[in-house]
Amino acid sequence: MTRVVLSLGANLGDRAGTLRTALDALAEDGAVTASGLYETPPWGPVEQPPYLNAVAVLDGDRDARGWLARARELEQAAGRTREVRWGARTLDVDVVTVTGDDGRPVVSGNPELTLPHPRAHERAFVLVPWLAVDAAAELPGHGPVRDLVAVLDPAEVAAVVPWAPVG
Ligand code: A4P
Ligand code: MG
Repeated sequence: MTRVVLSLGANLGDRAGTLRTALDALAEDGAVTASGLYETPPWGPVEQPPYLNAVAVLDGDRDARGWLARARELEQAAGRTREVRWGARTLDVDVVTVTGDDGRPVVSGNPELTLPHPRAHERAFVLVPWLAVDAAAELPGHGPVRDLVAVLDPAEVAAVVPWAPVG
């Protein structure tokens, strides 16, 4: 049994529907604690529409590679299209951390699966939803998520806004 933290993002098509479908599908793997959906400005060098982001925490029978495979399955089920690195996509699922039964985090520098995710510590769109579902969350190698959020640019944190459908 492992515990995985997944970051989900969508900025094309029916963003909320895509995220909800992916979160529902994850329930097949184990009991999911999912954050709400947050609207977030696009991060990175590519100009693109705003994202909806969410974080899911769950326990399941997979190892780290198994969780990456599951993430790719969910992306494919959402009909993921992406031509540009960091560019717009129907669904991106990143593996943030994997923790073993013994409480030890999986640490890997493999470019196919780098753990913990190498950019999670600086991304408000990952840390804010994660903190919302687990106030005691820790990012291995970086410390409590609460502390990481505290040192981010306040404007970036404030820009991660709980999303509510219009109407
Ligand atoms: N890979 C390595 N480690 C991991 C990991 N821990 N989890 C490899 C998932 N994948 C991992 O990923 C590229 C390669 O990373 C894969 O081959 C995988 O084996 P990808 O998903 O195919 O490509 P990508 O998503 O375009 O690149 P990358 O580097 O994952 O981009 P990011 O860092 O995910 O950035 N702004 C907002 N507001 N919200 C977002 O969700 N997302 C991105 C994508 C950019 N800006 C964003 C958001
Ligand atoms: Mg990705």
